[in-house]
Amino acid sequence: AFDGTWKVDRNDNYDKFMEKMGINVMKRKLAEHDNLKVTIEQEGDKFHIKESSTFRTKDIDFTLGVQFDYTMADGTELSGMWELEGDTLKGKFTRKDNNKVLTTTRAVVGGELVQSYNYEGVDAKRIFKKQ
Ligand code: MYR
Repeated sequence: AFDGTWKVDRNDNYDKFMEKMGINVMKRKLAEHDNLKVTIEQEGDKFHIKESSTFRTKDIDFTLGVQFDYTMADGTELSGMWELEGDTLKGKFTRKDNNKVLTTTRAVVGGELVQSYNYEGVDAKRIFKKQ
């Protein structure tokens, strides 16, 4: 269901979310228009992700339920895992610098990939269209 190349179409409250994450206004302005593209390949419980944006390209491999490290575009390091609940991917990641938790979900809704984010009580969404 998640397989394919997904290009960000719109954001919801992403600026406020990034602000809560401690990202400065200059970087937030750039990140709002990062042209993020995520290619997802799932094989059983293994996922291969290719992330590409104006900031970088990056390959990520993870297995459901297995902890891995991820570095955000601004250098912030996270550690956590994805799990599948029904048709929804649920991620729980901890920032290595302050031990605070970022939760995120991915679900395909009406043909769009909806990724939600929560950090310290602030929710945001990024909505992707299939290419
Ligand atoms: C992936 O599945 O794409 C790799 C692992 C993603 C980890 C969680 C994503 C959090 C990214 C937060 C970016 C927000 C910028 C403030």
